[in-house]
Amino acid sequence: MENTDKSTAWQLASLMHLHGIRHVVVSPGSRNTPVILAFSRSGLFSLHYIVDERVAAFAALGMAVALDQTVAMVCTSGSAVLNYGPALAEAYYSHIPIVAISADRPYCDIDQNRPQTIRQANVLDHVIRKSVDIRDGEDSKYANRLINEALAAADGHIKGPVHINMQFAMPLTISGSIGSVYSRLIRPIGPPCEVVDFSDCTRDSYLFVGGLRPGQELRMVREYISQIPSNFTVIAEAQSNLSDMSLITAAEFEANIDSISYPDCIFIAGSPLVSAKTSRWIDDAPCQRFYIGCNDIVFSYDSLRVPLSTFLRHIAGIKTSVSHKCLPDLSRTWHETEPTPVSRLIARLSGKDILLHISNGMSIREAQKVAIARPTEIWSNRGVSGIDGCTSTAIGSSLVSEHPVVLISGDMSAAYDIGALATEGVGGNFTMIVVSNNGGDIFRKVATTCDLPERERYFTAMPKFPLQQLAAAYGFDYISTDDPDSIEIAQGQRPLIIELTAKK
Ligand SMILES: Cc1ncc(C[n+]2csc(CCOP(=O)(O)OP(=O)(O)O)c2C)c(N)n1
Repeated sequence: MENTDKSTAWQLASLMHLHGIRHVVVSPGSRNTPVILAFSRSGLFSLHYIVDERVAAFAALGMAVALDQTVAMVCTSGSAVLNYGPALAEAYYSHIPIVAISADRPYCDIDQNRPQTIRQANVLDHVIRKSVDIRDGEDSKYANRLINEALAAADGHIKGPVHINMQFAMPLTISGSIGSVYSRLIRPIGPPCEVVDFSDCTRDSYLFVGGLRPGQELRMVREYISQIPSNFTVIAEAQSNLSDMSLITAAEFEANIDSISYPDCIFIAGSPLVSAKTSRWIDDAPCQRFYIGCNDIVFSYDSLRVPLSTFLRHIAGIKTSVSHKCLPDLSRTWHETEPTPVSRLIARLSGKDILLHISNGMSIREAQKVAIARPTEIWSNRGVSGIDGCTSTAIGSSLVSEHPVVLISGDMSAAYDIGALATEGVGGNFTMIVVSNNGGDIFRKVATTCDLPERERYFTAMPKFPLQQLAAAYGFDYISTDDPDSIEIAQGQRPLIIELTAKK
């Protein structure tokens, strides 16, 4: 078949496939035509078409989470690539492998009053692990090396997003077929992280776990965490996918924190904890603290730069006679946490074979009250993107997941990311539950804003959000209820929006 004669585009397609990439989110443009043609005519990938690059990037992130695989996305030249920024920042801090491909003009056109040109190369450098810039007609061995470097960095021992900027000169359309291109897989091999001496792990210890994504590493973590010695007490937040293995829920820990004594040692893993109070408690701890996980950032705690599963596997084998001494304090001063409609809803969904996405705001805080049972898996963008992209991420997961995907979202978060509903191909495996509580309820709860006279006008206030009409316009079924105990997820062909209102 005829194809682009841009050899670098074809090399990119071939190498992405060799690196195990199977899904690409495509946003339209003319400068990226060679790449789109190489991807679609190679027959090597499932392509997902999303016009808005901000939505496209979060959807790619959601796919990578659901598949436990690197996902790529491609956009045209100009500011399009900047719209990848929020999702790349999230992926950087949550260690999700995604490949951002931006098409560019040749450099002689940059800053020359040409349309849709910006200085694209390295433009995302603060939120990616590796950036490469490839010229049109680049020497094939050099292009091969650069593309390999970027793809290997996405899926290396520290996973994360990378940026491949591809310059293309005119003509951009099909101009003949291409013969074989030079594409050879290069992967760094060797020990993934530092070798660490774990022999010091016999002291009375707490292990706090923030967000961990579903997948192979999580399966190993779950296996080994059930075997760790009794000197370890696990406090796992809901988005860790370990809350069913936690001694108490993260919310119970927080509610009782003033009466909990410090252990000899604290370990922390996963993305940042939701509980600000628990984080402060850890910050103030007089004992030694370690962050566990592959990272190249120096935290204010000591770091054990190994995957959490490696650490747990090692300590699982350590024999100790120390057993935990702090928790007996709790039985004397125990504070229960009150269920709310959202935590009841999450408890109701817990144990179902679903991938549960939870938006920021109060929803992820309410989730901390529930020990979420398997096989439910959970994801929340807890890196840096806040209320941005929660719906796009969940919809991205639903496009590739074999399981039903359920999103619980605040109404302001849902309104913010409304463009996600325009995504093609969202099916009956997607249910979005919007907690309709008249805007950013979190600002009615947190000390910084709860007593401000400006609160309702400048903090909580909802943007326009005619949810029922939007659902109809975008082809979603719609149900409104004030009873979380009556909620059932989508059963039919069409995606479903459930508006959960406050009891009258
Ligand atoms: C991109 C971004 N902008 C602003 C914020 C600040 N912020 C935190 S929570 C929140 C409101 C969330 O409201 P909603 O989604 O309705 O959830 P609720 O608080 O009602 O549970 C905002 C604006 C953020 N987290 N992310």
